[in-house]
Amino acid sequence: MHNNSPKEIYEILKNSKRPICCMDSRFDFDALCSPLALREALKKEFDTDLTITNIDSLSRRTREVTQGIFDISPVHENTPPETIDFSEHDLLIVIDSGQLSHISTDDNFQLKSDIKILNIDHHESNPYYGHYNYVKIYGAACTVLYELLKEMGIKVDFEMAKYLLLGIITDNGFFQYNSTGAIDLRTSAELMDMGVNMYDYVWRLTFNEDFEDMKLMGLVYSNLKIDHKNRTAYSTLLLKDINDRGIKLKETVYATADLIKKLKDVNYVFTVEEVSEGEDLFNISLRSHYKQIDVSKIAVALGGGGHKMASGVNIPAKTAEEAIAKIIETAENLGLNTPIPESSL
Ligand SMILES: [Mn+2]
Repeated sequence: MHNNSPKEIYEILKNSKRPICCMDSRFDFDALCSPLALREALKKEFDTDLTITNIDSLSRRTREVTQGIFDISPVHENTPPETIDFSEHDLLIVIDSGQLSHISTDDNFQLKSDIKILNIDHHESNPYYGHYNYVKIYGAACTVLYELLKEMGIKVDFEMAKYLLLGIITDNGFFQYNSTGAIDLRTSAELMDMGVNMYDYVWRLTFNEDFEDMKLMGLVYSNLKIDHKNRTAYSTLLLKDINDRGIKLKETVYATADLIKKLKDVNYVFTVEEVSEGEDLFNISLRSHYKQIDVSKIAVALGGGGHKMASGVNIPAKTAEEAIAKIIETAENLGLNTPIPESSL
């Protein structure tokens, strides 16, 4: 479990003629922007064309936020890794994925290729799955990439800076997350010094709430249940309810658990989302209410991963109730359902 030196990574990138990056299947702006920034860097430094693939199509929201600011057209949409002939490439770059399987929606995804993997990431649970690794526990993969580019002696230009800042501010929850470090702020300041307009991003992201998201909020709040005894709260999102309310999930941007994490008097919250009809699988998103409560422990115990304040796991279960019981039982076994002592708050 160690990082390669920036010098080593520079040589690997320099020697790669046909690199490919499969974006994390759980799309966010960090997952989008980090490969796009790296693509610019490789183009400028080595005249190499980094192929970027995304498992499905980019949402209207993604286009709206980025429109007129930077170009997202280099992303090859609707290209799941299962459909890629990796023999046409000589390096697989994975950025912003805590596990390699995240490039697929299949949790058991196995890469059927001996292509060399470069893993650049910021997740604490990252097991250094690459042949080459650069993992730093920062607030965003874009922060890690900025440092790596600088350390490799590649000058970050305005085009790259525009990508990087959007990844950083979104993955840091506008700098309100526990994962936000001075380095995220310093990096952001340096990117702003290059002329990137942060408020423009903030405005586009926050004064741009979609009706679909408001409908989703309605569902999340109306299904919210609080379990005082176990100091948790949760909301269930069944496909039937989503369809009944006419919510176009693909057009929403909210990580649903974020909508309820500020509820007081609970240690942690979670949402239980039915993955697909009849699959008996639920996607659980966990959020901690207190920095002392590490919800990644719950996720890891059940085969998932993530951060202390935000983590996730897919749970096979016949019903949402069964998945909920599994989460609460796991949290109880980990001692996460007892009140935080006043003295440690
Ligand atoms: Mn990220």
